[in-house]
Amino acid sequence: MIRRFLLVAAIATSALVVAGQIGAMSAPKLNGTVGPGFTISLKDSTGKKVTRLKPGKYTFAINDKSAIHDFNLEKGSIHKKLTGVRFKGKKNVTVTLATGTWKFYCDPHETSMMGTFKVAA
Ligand SMILES: [Cu+2]
Repeated sequence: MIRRFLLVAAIATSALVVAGQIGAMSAPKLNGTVGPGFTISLKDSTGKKVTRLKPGKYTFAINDKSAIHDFNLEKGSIHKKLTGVRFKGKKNVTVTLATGTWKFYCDPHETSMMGTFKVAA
């Protein structure tokens, strides 16, 4: 009886560990910076410009350094406002990215402050 309980406990523990690892792995962090000048960027944890990602959940760590810029994500009709124009500071937002071409941009200065990346399996 005790042996069976220990076995069940061991399986439950390893399942939790695996779930924890999947949870941590499923939302890699991306660093988005906007301002203080007229610049916007999106980089991965190694500091490389994001150009291509696998579909899934990502945590966008936004550093909005200006009260005249904002940080938006868009793909077709999907629009996610990660920070507002008046907001200045750091904010983490988790977003599920589906396949396609995503655009990140500052709303008031969309034509000059923008970039794109591809999400593909
Ligand atoms: Cu702007």
